[in-house]
Amino acid sequence: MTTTLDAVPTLDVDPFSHETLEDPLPMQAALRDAGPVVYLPRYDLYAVARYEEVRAALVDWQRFPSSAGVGMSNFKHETPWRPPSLLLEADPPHHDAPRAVLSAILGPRALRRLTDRWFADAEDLVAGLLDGRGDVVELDGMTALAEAFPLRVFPDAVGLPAEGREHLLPYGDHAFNAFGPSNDLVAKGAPRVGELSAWVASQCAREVLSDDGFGAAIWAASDRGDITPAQAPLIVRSLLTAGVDTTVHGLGAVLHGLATHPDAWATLRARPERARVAFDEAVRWQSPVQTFFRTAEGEVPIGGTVVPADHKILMFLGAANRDPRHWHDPDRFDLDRDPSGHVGYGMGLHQCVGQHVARLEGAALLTALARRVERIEPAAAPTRHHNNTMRAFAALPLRLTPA
Ligand code: HEM
Ligand code: OVM
Repeated sequence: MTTTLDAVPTLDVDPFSHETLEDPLPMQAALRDAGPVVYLPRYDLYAVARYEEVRAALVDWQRFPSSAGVGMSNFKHETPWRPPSLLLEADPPHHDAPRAVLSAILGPRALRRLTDRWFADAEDLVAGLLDGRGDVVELDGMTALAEAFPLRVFPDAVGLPAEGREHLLPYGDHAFNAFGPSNDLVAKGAPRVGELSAWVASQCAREVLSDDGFGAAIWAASDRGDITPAQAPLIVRSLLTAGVDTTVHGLGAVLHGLATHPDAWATLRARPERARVAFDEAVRWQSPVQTFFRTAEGEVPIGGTVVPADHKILMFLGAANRDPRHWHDPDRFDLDRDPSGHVGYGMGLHQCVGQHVARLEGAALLTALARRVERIEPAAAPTRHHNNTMRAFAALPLRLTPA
């Protein structure tokens, strides 16, 4: 049998321009409609934006490995901006031990001891915003809720000291920008990279971390020989890099979805146990992590074409999560759909190891809001924060009516 290769459609788009980052949806539709695989001449790379091909690329770690980096930069030819992640930027067999260690520490069983505290913390945060403030409360949902809640619970859970926590969001913002091309967003972060990286590295030391958090659990795994002592600090670094901005913008996404879809808010108020599904649907709908890259190991056939050896392929998770070939009415934030199978956390070997942490944060905050708030409405149009990888908000003006 011979295989006929289709000509690869070419699209002159820039996924990392400010115009696209402000509203990526038209470009994503154009990419999906152009074909299963599209060549982007601006960056000399291949792109997939349909659900089927994005999923296929994500699960094929043998032919689309991660150790040459999951950003635009090819680590075989360029020096990474920091030592590569032992999880995200590693392939089997090196990936296996760090992954097994983090899976156990961040898994549903391990998180049970945090559940009551995080639900109580969410109640306390929401009460503090509402109590004694009158019949309606206007606030910025990003600073008051989406940032405030993760910053209240996650650094404590890792075991970080109080000092310096303001470095977490800027560091994560830069790390997610660094997956893209070295454009103005990367340049904007460059002056602080040294200072932020030094702070993050200092926080990964055993002596700095409390003895009851995720960080201490990683060090304990090195005592048992599950990982080496040299690996421990870099695995702690993964939590500090990937664990904050992601949930901030995931929470921003779900608040935006609920404020703009009164039927969804009514459903959540009546059925607060739907909080987890609501958060997952928001991760599908907004896809806080929009893109990741892989690198072709040899010539790799996909979608009727061949990605040349050592070339980068850009996977549009956000576009796959709104592909009408897979989802009914994909642009609608809908609590009655089953969002499972979305690729907002990735898929396969590298699928987000922190997703149970993210869901627990979402469940805690939404449950508290559903109990204490009767109406949640936009007070003004949200504004976007531009990042090469994240779909993010700068501000989310909300009007809350206490229950
Ligand atoms: C991996 C998204 C929250 C830690 C990933 C990947 C995605 C993702 C798409 C797959 C990367 C790939 O395939 O190359 C998200 C989203 C989150 C979130 C949307 C929130 C809504 C978190 C949190 C943590 C975390 C809270 C830490 C507690 C990680 C780590 C990896 C990862 C360490 C690498 C896993 C591996 O390579 O095996 N995340 N994430 N993430 N995430 Fe998350
Ligand atoms: C890491 C990591 C994992 C997922 C996302 C990410 C900055 C980083 O292991 O450092 O984004």
